Amino acid sequence: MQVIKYMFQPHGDDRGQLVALEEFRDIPFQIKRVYYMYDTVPDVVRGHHAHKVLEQILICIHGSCKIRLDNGIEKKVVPLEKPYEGLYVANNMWREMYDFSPDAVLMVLASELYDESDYIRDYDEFKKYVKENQSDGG
Ligand code: T46
Repeated sequence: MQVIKYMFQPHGDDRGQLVALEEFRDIPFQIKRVYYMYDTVPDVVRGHHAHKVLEQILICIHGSCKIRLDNGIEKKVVPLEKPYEGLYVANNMWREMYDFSPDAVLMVLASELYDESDYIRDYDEFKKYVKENQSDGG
């Protein structure tokens, strides 16, 4: 499984750092939604789902966390520790977010509006969905 991590350009000067993100330039899709999670309770694991269509970029803009990606065949753990790095999470990818530092703020740039019907929340259903899509060449 290929992990796609973007390293954004920080515009640093003697006042500090600034990162700017533009759709189709820094982010490979139109940004239709932004959300973020904070005050995450210790030892909690979020996610446990995949999306049929949604693509996202996850940026831990403060603190740190880990992302477990699972394409139905292979699993990878990606630490997010810098506010200038973004993890691309494609559709058809099971994700879990965990090991949040107490100060973690995980921001997500999303290619679609919120749509509960895009979620696959059952792991067996996810495996089946991936298999079906692979046989279509997807
Ligand atoms: C994902 C990972 C990385 C909304 O009302 N609008 C929204 O845009 C979102 C994302 C959530 N919600 C509501 C739905 C739930 O009542 O917020 C509550 C928590 O959402 P959820 O349990 O889906 O959160 P996570 O952290 O498990 O997953 C989220 C995203 O939902 C998901 O798309 O990929 O972050």
